[in-house]
Amino acid sequence: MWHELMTYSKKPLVGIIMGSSSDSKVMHSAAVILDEFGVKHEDQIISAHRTPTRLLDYAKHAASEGFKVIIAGAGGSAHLPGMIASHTITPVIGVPIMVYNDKGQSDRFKFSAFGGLDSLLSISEMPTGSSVVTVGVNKAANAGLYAVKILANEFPDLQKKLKKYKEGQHKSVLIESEEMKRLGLTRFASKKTRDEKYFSLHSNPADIS
Ligand code: RP5
Repeated sequence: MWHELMTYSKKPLVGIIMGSSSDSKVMHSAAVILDEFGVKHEDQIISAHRTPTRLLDYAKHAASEGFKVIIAGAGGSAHLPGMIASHTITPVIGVPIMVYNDKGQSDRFKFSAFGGLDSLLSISEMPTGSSVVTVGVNKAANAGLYAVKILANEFPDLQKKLKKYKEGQHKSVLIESEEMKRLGLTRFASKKTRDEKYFSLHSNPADIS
């Protein structure tokens, strides 16, 4: 059954959850993508180890709340996506998180012991029969994009927007390539280094994966 996106999306279609407030620095990229595509989402903190009963409650009600996809981000042992998936048939996309646990106490970011590989393996190695997919470490934007792709099966509007998004990616490569041709590789590369230095001074390190 095909729905009109604009009508239906008054209710959130995607539930974004994360294990800790510190995960929000990474997870907000999923929200940015969903906002760009006009997909409503509801965002919450649910800790698998600190609030296990809340986790159960959320998962049990996810389908009746109208969520078509859940995006679950967690660092360290990262059991949130798998545990949520164990309690619901709503598809779960996991986001392994490398940077976590600073609790906003300082400007410095702390890293999980194994740099996010711990979470990536934990999420991807769910036993057969309990399926969870995962994006790369800190790649919350890809989780948002993947959620849009799932929803596009039902909402034709989103299919159009995804095609435009792809065209935009194609164009951006052509523009960069044209600039490289014009400047020559040496000047192009040093300009890019300058731009990246500027970017790293003015952006959130948690966005860099
Ligand atoms: C994970 O452990 C969370 O997702 C977070 O990345 C990390 C720290 O959790 P808390 O110490 O805030 O519970 O469960």
